[in-house]
Amino acid sequence: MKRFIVILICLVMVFPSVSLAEETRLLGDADGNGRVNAADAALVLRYLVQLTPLVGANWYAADANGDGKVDSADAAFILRALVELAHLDGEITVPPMISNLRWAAPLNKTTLEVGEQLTLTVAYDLDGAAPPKLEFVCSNPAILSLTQTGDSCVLTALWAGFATVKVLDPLSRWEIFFTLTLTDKRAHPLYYKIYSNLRIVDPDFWTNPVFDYVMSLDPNNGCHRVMLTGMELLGKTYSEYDCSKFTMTAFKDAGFPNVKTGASRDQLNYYKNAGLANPLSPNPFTGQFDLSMVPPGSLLFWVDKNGVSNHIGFYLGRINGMDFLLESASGAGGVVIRPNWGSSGSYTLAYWVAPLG
Ligand SMILES: [Ca+2]
Ligand SMILES: [Ca+2]
Repeated sequence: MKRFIVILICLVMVFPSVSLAEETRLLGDADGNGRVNAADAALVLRYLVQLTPLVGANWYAADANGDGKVDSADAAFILRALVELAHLDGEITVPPMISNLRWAAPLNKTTLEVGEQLTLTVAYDLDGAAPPKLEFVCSNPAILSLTQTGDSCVLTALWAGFATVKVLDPLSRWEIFFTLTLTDKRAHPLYYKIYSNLRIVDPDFWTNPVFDYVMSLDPNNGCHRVMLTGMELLGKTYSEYDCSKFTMTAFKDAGFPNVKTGASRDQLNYYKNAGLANPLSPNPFTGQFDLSMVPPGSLLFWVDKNGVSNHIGFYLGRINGMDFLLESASGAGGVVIRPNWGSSGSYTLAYWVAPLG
């Protein structure tokens, strides 16, 4: 990589006006396939509800109206342009950017004492781009102090609690975060358990109400802790954690080993027999499920046409008027946070069980 940087610098010196790896994009072509169509508007909408990240050139092309942010106005602008009610103004030139930002070393450390330090380092692919000016931020300086040195940061454990460290390249918009739940294991000296979760997210997640909501969860509250431990599995694939294994692991990791285990159909039968399963039905006028009466952290059960449960997940809570789920779903590729999708195909949302933590 170093040799490549040297070559790049030489080329820039010889041809100062030429920039390598610049990319030209049609404005509005958010998926970069060379055409602007309804799929690009759909991608913008999926990005806005955090179903799909938009990074690098995709984000810049998605800002169809060129106001420096990507929002529903851009989706509307793309759709209007398709029916010639608006004019999409040609091409944009996107500068070369880093790609594939990632933590460089496996994080296999599992305990950290007060005062002890942990170093996180990141790696990335340059692809002709200039080295990025990375920004490291810790969500809770009372729990962890953070010192940045180039492409790594040194964390110092200060106290028990929940904290997240993120690193962001503002230009490419690649970002990853790392969550830690630091638990007081002994009276003296203090020991901490580190849970790690690496996931590529979009920078807007951090100014998003979903992130604020997640950060407001209290690890000392059993029900909240179940959701926090569940979130440590975000990004795991469905083959690693299917829906029932995901919920059972969240309970076990949060310190509730006696929660009913087994496939979702066995779990639902158990809760029905125990009188703990509450039926859910959609609003007859809108077809939407109103979960506002369901406590956050509740288990939700979906059933097939025979009433046999075929899916289970957590109700994360209502955020800015929208209900969110924390679940592992094959259609989503694994463990995700996403808006409540209600019922779909052979999956009918049918029961909730109050938080068990
Ligand atoms: Ca496209
Ligand atoms: Ca815009």
